[in-house]
Amino acid sequence: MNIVFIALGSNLNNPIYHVEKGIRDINHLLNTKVLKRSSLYKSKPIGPQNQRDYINAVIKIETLQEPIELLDSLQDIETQHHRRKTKRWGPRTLDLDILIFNELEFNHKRLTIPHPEMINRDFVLIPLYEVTNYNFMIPKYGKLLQYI
Ligand code: A4P
Ligand code: MG
Repeated sequence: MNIVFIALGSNLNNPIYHVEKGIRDINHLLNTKVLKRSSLYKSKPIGPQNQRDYINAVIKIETLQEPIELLDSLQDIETQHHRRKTKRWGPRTLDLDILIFNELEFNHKRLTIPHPEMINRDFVLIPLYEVTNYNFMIPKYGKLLQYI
């Protein structure tokens, strides 16, 4: 069984609904179960400031899906949430990012694990700490002691 952490973010059309529904959708994926979820966190946008505040959360799942298979599944869910491609770091109904996948370091043109921006983002790290009780290791980066 693979243990994976996923970040959810939304700032359009009822963001709380999209994050909550996104968690349920992931729980319904084939051979996948949500083991733990964080609270919902409201945060100011990183990137362009002329967009609404975000709702963010992190979940811990177990899954038999492999990395690219899981990325495809998550992108299908984003599409079901009527996500449209807009500018980088622009507003979105649902963004699903794979943060950590077991101990894996994975570099593929479609997928980088661990997520390269995660260590710079409080809206990812704070819910991740909540889900793990501060007890986790980010492959490649190690445990981020400066945050504890
Ligand atoms: N991709 C590569 N690695 C991964 C990974 N580990 N997980 C590829 C998921 N996808 C990964 O992503 C573009 C491509 O990244 C995907 O096609 C996938 O193959 P995207 O989400 O479609 O595109 P994007 O908007 O161009 O960029 P990016 O960098 O994913 O945006 P972010 O980093 O997700 O930022 N402010 C707050 N407060 N809260 C937020 O949640 N989110 C963003 C979006 C900006 N500001 C925010 C928030
Ligand atoms: Mg993304």
